[in-house]
Amino acid sequence: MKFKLHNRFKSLLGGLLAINLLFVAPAMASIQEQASDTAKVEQVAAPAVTADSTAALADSAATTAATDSATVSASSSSSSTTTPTATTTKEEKKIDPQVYKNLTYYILLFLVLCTVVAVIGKVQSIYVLTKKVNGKYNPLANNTLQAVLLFVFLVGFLGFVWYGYAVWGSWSWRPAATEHGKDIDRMFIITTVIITVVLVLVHIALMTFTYIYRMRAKRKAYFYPHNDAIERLWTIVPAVVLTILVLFGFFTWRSITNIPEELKKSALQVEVLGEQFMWTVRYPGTDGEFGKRNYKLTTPLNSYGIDYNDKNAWDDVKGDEIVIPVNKPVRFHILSKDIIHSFYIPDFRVQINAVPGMTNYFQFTPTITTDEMRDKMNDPQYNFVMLCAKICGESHYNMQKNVRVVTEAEYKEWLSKQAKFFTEDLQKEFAQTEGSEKKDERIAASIN
Ligand SMILES: [Cu+2]
Repeated sequence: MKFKLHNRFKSLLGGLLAINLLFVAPAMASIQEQASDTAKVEQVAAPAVTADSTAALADSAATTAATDSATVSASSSSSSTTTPTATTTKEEKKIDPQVYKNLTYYILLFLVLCTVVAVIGKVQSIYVLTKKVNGKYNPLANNTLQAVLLFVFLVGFLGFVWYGYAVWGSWSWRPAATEHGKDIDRMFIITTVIITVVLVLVHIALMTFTYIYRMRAKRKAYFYPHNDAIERLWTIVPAVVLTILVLFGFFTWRSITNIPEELKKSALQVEVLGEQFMWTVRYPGTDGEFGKRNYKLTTPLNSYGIDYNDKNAWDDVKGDEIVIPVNKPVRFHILSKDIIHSFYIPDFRVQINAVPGMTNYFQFTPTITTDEMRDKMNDPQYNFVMLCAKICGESHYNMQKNVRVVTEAEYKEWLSKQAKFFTEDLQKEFAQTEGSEKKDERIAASIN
């Protein structure tokens, strides 16, 4: 049987190659690490060392051997010429897990996996061909195997879903620390329950049907092209459920954001300005009003762009973190200096975009102080945190601020200790520009 032998030969060769690659891949990766280390050493070491290693490279025929000897010659000669470099090289070599971050390693690993899959495929096809040749081939046996495998998958999948909820569920769940947070949580729970029921039922139907109705000998498929009643059912029921969920979301969001004017004004006002890659927090000071802001006024000293011609700005306070009193409504004014960021406090169920050129608002009432939350979490280090939830650039992860919920008295004490935006340097700068402006006015008046 010429054909069979040919195939066996190929799969044997593939198998050998796969095993070979499995051993070679990590070795190659570590050799490359060493080679890059050697290159570093060569750059520092005397020119003679470089000549040595190039000679060694030229001499040996196999590439692996060449790299090895180069490493040896370079490290040995460098240890004799430049001792400090050699010691640092040795230290670097200790970080072995770096090998697994090597691109070559992953490429080779991928090739190995491809080869293994190809070999399994070949072996399978040889098996089928052998059965065909011997006249023992039953095409339907494979159907039963596939159906059983799908059923096994179903059991594993449902177990995994259960595990996800039972074990990981609590990792992602913390009690909401705001009044409106409870509404959002209720919505989230209802949606999750509906989704889970649908997920489980659909998967059970999918994978038991493939078993029950698998192709068997002397079985004929029932031709069932159309059923209006079923079509109506599976169109209308999801449409109604989704409409209810959307309306539920709409009304919840409206109840959170639709706040009467007087409550908007009576709330504590805090302004947050996002930029790449930091947040700046502004409290309005004793007058309760923010000074005007204009991006055109941004200078190195006045990076917030506050207009100090507006006297409301003079007492504006810069917060080193976000501190708010418990059980008091707070109205956040969310701004951006450059691109879109997102103001996000997960524990408060608060998230809204910071958009350049416009102000977004989020008003809420925190119900749990940081200390109470620490007790609840049984973690004395626990902190609420405000994050940027919009991937906005390479240092996006830097855009965090501590949020502390405290009693009213603690809040007032903290606020009194914070620095003002209108620093002495700024006051001088402001006095100068104001003086020159008045001078300009006087000159203009005299010309006229
Ligand atoms: Cu950001």
